[in-house]
Amino acid sequence: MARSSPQIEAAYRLAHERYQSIGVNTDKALTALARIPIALHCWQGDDVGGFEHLEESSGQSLGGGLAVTGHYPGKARNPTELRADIDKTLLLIPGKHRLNLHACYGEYGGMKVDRDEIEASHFHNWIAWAKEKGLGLDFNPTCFAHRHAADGFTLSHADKSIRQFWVEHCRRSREIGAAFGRTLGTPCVTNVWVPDGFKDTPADRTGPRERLAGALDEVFKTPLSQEHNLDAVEPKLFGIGAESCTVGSAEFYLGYCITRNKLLCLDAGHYHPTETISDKISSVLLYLPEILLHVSRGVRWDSDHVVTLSDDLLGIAREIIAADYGSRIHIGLDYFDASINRIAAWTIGMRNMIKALLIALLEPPAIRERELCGDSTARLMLQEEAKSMPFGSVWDWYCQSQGVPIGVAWLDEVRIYEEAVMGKRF
Ligand code: RNT
Ligand code: ZN
Repeated sequence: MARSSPQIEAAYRLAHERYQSIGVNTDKALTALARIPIALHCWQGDDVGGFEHLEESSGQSLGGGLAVTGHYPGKARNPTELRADIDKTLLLIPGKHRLNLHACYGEYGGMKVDRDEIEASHFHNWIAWAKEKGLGLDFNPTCFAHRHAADGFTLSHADKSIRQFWVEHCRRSREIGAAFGRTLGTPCVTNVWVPDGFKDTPADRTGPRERLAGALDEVFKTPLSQEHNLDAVEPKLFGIGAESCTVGSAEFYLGYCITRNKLLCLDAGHYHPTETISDKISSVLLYLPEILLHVSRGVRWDSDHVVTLSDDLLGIAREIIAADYGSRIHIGLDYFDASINRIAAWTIGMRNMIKALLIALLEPPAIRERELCGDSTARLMLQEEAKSMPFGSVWDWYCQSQGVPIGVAWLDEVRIYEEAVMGKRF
């Protein structure tokens, strides 16, 4: 628990006045901020490993065009360790958030349970833990790191029996999502991403896309209450080994979502490097009631670097605030970095996402007003001057009032935990 400091409060009072003078109420901004949940991605905690192979010496390699680099020591080796690491992380982040699970993080008690056999009971411990903490859960089928995904195709596979295997996996994943939603009283966003694609020029691009659309229709055949489960699908430009044609492209899924009323997942790393998802949000929200964001940071490619407080992130946050952030946009993080302490990786990304939302909430209304008047000169001046407003004092105050460490202090807590807990994992 952070100690309260009179300096932090005094700085906040001054910042409050400064913001008031430009028409911004910092107290209101913080109330709004506290209502925006962000889904922490469980897979940063163990390099997208999961727990299917706990009893075996080695699992399937990650595959699916995903790559985690680095060998930082102390990775969680089992669900208990992963939950402990998430507990620690959540103590360093202001606000109430969610946890995003992948299907491969089920607990099977030493039994071999294949992906087409998973059930909510395998997530019993996660549900109990989430309930105790008051956390919502989101979910993802795991359509990679499996013998039936080894040739790079899953739901669009030419072999009907393999396609069916993945349909069953995804179908069960939605049921698990609905069980999460029912038990926890907050809808679970279940997001389907498949790696399917061609390393080299395909002779037929239509067939795989028809098969993917057909398979998804089967996955979503049974209607589930939107109070319990929300279906999302995630496009991608390319992955390693799927450079020439990725079946689930942006156009494929935009059309799919509009015609089937599904949530579109915009991942910040899944487009051409000069494109930003911040420019896509307002367009897709014209045609879709709700969307999911995978906030990530691509460096040259979909490299899944830890989210930093970049212009891209600020652009995303601004669009979230401009839209009806309360209900239409679900925010999740998606990256995996094994080169630094994994709890620090989570904490840096989460704190940055929240900071970016705060900066967007503190933006002076005059920026929009000047634009409406056609005064681009004043708009640019205001946008630039807003950057040196004392948002840091508002952020520190928010951390203090939420009982989490202020400024750099959180790393000391990670170091203590690293020494006492993570350092003992070999
Ligand atoms: C892959 C997608 C997908 C995954 C996670 C682990 O490029 O972004 O969302 O990162 O499912
Ligand atoms: Zn993603």
